[in-house]
Formats: sequence, structure tokens, C-alpha cells
Amino acid sequence: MALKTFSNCRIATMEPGIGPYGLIPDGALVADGEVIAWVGAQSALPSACRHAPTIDLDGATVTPALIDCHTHLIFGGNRAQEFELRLQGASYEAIARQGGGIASTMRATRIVTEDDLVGSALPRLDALLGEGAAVVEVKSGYGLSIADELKMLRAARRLTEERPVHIVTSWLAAHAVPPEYQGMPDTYIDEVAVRGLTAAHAEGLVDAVDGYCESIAFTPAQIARIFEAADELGLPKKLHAEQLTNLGGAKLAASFHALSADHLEHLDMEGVTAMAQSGTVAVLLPGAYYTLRQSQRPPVQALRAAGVLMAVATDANPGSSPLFSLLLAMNMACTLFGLTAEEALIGTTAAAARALGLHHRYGTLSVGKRADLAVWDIAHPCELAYRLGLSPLSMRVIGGTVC
Ligand code: DI6
Ligand code: FE
Repeated sequence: MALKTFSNCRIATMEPGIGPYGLIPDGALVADGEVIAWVGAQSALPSACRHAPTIDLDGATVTPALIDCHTHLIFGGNRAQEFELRLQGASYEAIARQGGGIASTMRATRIVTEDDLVGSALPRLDALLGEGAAVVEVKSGYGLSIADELKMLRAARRLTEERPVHIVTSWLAAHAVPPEYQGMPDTYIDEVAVRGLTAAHAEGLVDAVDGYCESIAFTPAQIARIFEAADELGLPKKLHAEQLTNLGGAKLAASFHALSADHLEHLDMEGVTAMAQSGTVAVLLPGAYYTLRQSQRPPVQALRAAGVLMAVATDANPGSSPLFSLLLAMNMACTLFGLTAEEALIGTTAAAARALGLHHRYGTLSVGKRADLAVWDIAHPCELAYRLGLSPLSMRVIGGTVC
């Protein structure tokens, strides 16, 4: 046993059933190697743990390390020029239809190497880790050929060789129709999205399968084909749904028992009910809503009333959400979407873990889960969603080890 005690702290366990934030005001936590062996009131610390090496946290606040459950961290180039065009009045959809948008990042991603993709993603990853993240989901979707999609996911996997982080990969070949398949979206789904999935899965590159169900991307029928392929391989599913229009994507995702449906600004009651019944997590992405200056907000009150778990993520990408701060995403989820500060923290911990199917090991602080901690120089966990542009992180602990 390699016990290590973290003492003298306020612990937001995020465990349900023990009050707001699952808070233990005068707490201690014991890690046995990578796993939590004990957590509770400092006064109740078992005597066997009192002699373990101890890190005195001096009254700091401890939360589960944060989880960004929706990012596009791997990409070439940037789209600052499209930002300027949008400021002059061009719409996101119009830019996409004129060959910009995802197609523009596709061109910039195809011409760079796997090494380049790793190198350019590291500063973005470091921004997330610097605010206490330990798990980051990363999607493909800017290669749009089998070789380039595989290149993206190989680069995503390599991030774990460079930093202490758990990376979850999603196969998002169904993101846009590349120019060589223009007018032939169904052929693209068969020849690239489905065939490439089999190849990527065989190489161990895929943890989940995602799609972009949208008027400027793919229809529910096309998404269903890639989801059927995911089912055959036993892979979990997620979906970009109801962001700009309502195509019934969330309902489709729920019918496949998807882990999550993401965005959801245009979600209707039928979709809410379907998600509640299937236990599909609603991933809210306020960075995209903000960047695209949308006006319709996701139906947070209806989701809450139906008992749909809400996660919050950055959607970090070069076009619709150049946001690399989970704390700011939490603040936006409160200010723009009406989440409570506690819901925002659930959104980047317990709910985010569930949106990735990792809730058995991540997302709350209880015995048997990973000793992945964020230690904050704050007096109460509600402060995490409160400030803009100032990270109070003082320590990150990954698998019981101080980073
Ligand atoms: N996530 C996505 O995948 C798309 N929108 C979103 O919020 C497209 C991202 C992009 O413009 O590159
Ligand atoms: Fe996205």
C-alpha cells in the first residue's frame, strides 16, 4: 500500500445525497496509489492513515479534477479571418456554404503532419490542464479522409505521452462532406465514415462515435448509418444535435442509447423526454452559443425538470468555439443558460464523466474512484463559476500524484 493523505481541506466530493456540492467542510482524503482509499471528516481519519505521508492543504478547497467532455483540440491552422467576416455580418452557415468553416480547417489539417498536430494542440491542452482538467475528450472530424482522420486520432492519443491526462477519443468523420464527395453525402458515409471507423477501431484509436446532425452537415438517416456501424463494433455514441436547427438528432441519439447529445439550443419537448428516458446526458456548449451570437438558449428548465443530467464543455474548436477555458464555460453556462453554480460544477465533473461513460472511475470523490483532484485557493466551490479570466488552481493531483 502506498498511502498518501491530503489533509486540512474543504472537499466538494460532488457525491449526491450529502447536500450541496457533496461538501465536507473540514475534510481529508487518502489515496492508495491511484485510487481513493478514504474520504471524510478530518476528525474521523482512520488511525492507520495518520502515519501516511501527508500533504497539508492549508484550508484549500478540493474538487474532482475537471473533465472537458467535448473538444476538437486537434486541428491545423485557425479561423481568425472568419471571425472578422462574422463581425462584419456574415453568418456561420453562409461562410460554411462558401467553402469556409469546417472545410477550411480540413484543408489546414490535411497539409500538416501528425507531429505538427501534437505540437499545436499542446498549448491548448495546457490551458485546460492549467485550470484543473484531468480528462479531455478529443474528436476527429477535420481530416475527412480515412488517412487524415486516423492521423488526427493518433495525434490525440499521443497527447497522453506528453502530459499527465486521460484522453478520450471520438470518431467524428461525419462532421462535413469534403469537396471530393460534394453532392454525395451517402457515398461519403459509406466509404469514409463507416469504412474508416472500422480501420480506426482496429488500431485502438476510437473510444466513442460522434456525428454532426445539422442542416449544414448530416441528416438523422445518415447519422443512423454510422451509429449502426458503432453498434456493430460495440462503441458508445454521442451526437452534435439541435445546434442551429431542429432535425430530431437528440431523439435519434436517445433511440441509440447514446451517452450524450450536445448543443441542444433548438431541442424540443419530444427530444427532452426521449433523452430522459434513455439516460442520455445533455452536454451544454455555451462557448459556441456565445461565439455565434445565437439567441435561442437550450431548454435548461425543461431538461432539469425531466431529470436529464447536464454537462458543460468548451467545444474547443477553431471556428464556432475558440474557447480553451472550462472555468469560463462554467461561468457562461450560469450567466447565459441559467445553470446554478453547483450545476455548472456538476457539469464539468460528475455529469461530464457520465457523458463519456467514465462515471465508475471519474467525476466524484468517493472510495474506489481515481484520486484525480483539483485543489483551489478559494473558500467555497461556488467561486469556480464566478470569476472570469482568473484561475484559482493551486495544485493538480493525478492518480494520487501531485503534478
Ligand atoms: N462543434 C462542431 O463540431 C461544429 N460546431 C460545433 O459546435 C463545427 C466546428 C467548426 O466550426 O469547426
Ligand atoms: Fe463540437
